[in-house]
This record gives sequence, structure tokens and C-alpha cells, in this order.
Amino acid sequence: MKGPKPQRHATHSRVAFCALALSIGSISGITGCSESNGPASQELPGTLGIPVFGNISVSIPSGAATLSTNAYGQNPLVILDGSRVTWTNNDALPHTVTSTGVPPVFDSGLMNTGTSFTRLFTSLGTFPYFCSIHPNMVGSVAVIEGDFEGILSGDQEIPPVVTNASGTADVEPEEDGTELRVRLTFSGLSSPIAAMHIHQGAAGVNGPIIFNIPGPFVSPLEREISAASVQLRPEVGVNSFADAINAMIRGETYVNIHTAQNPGGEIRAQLVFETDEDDGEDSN
Ligand SMILES: [Cu+2]
Repeated sequence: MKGPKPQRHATHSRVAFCALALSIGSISGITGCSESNGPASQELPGTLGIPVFGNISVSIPSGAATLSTNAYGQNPLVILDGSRVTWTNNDALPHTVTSTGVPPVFDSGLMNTGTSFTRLFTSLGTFPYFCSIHPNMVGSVAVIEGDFEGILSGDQEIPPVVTNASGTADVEPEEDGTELRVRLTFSGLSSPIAAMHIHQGAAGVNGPIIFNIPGPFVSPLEREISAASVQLRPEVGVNSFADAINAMIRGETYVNIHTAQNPGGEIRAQLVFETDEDDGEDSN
């Protein structure tokens, strides 16, 4: 269910994800990233600590029949709900991508050399799979749901803004990745709101607008923003909606509220990824 969420405590446990450079399509080498500031990361279905979103490519490499847990490229693969995974057989032998269980949730059937199999993952959970020809070839896909949260404040602006204003931001991809749901609360602003945006930019850095949040600007504000309305910024690697979400996962986006007196932004919230597994522990 993706209904309205209860308000959460500010002390809510967080999972901090390493800011590794991810390249969708060549996601090898995402290892050794287990940083967290709480026990919540242990609860992730995968242990890599960083999910990916969008169209994700997995290569079945040469010699896969002998590679066991390395037979399916990145494994375990942790993805956000609404992502598509495409497996391509780059081995000389035919293989399959067949989920464990009877009947399998998904089954590629015979994949000859050079062929691919794609599946859209829209339900949460861990999906182990194997090759029905070479059952020692195993992998798993962990599908998690999460949102991006932040506390709006003047001191996150660059340069900092002295203001009594504050607020909260909660952003989540929905509808299998075709929409971005934005929820904001805000109060105490110095002057009329001129615009609200989501920008690309790490903490401490200003960056370009990637989503416009349309008015009217009344708190609490909730908008469903079409994925197609993402403002592409090739100069910072945002070439698609999925790129924008992966920037959010890396902590490289922020909500900015611009006002008449502070046209560059009066309050800003760096967005931090949280899995929904964290939610519910302390919501009530
Ligand atoms: Cu095989």
C-alpha cells in the first residue's frame, strides 16, 4: 500500500548510504559499502547498503556455469520498487533466469548467447533465482521501497540564510516510477513564496533545478509530479528520471523554497534516503 504515511519522529533511525558513483548499465564494483549510523542497515534485504533505481543491466559473464554466486553479475542486487532488471547472456552457453519456488515468480526460459530477459519489479521482497540448466548459478534481487526525507532550514542554504522559517520534505517515486510524490510542510517564511524546486546538488553545494514543484504554495503541500517533467541536466549526469532518483539515493538532491526576500532560497532540505523498513518502527 502506498497511502498517506503517518507523521514520524525526528529521531527516526536513518540509513546512511555511501555516495558511490553508480552507473546504471555497468553496476559492477558496488562493494565494501556498509557505512551506517544505526542498526537499520542490517535489516536491508541486501547487504550492499545502496539500492539502484531504473533500468538496471545484469551481465551473465563468460564461464558463468562455474561462477556460483558470481554467475549473474551484481549479486545480491538491491533495487527500488518500480525498477526494471535486464539480464543479458554474455556466455557461450545457454542459461536461464528462473526464480526459486514452484511455480517460479519469473522465468526467462532458455536464453541463448546474446539474448536478454527483462522484468519489472513492482512488489517488495527478496527474489532468489537460479539457472535451471546449471542450478549452481544463483543470484537474488531484493526489492525495497523507500522515500527521501529532509528538514527544511535556512542554515542549509549556500550561503546560510538567517530566518525563523522551517519545514519538512518527503519525496517518493510512485506508480512504478512514473510519478514523484512530494509532500512539504513549511512555516515562518519571511515573505511570499516565489518558487519551490528540487535541485541537484550535494550538501553544501548549489546546483540546477531538476523538478519544479507547482503552487499554490499552501502548507501542507502535496503534489504528484510526472516523471516526464524532470528537467534534464546532462552537465551533472541527470539524463533521465531514473538518474534523478539515483542522485536522490546518493544524497545529491535538495528541496529549496525561494521567497521574495530570498530569491536564491530561504530554506533548504538535503534529501536522505530511508527504506520503508525503518518506517513503522517508530511511527504511530
Ligand atoms: Cu546456466
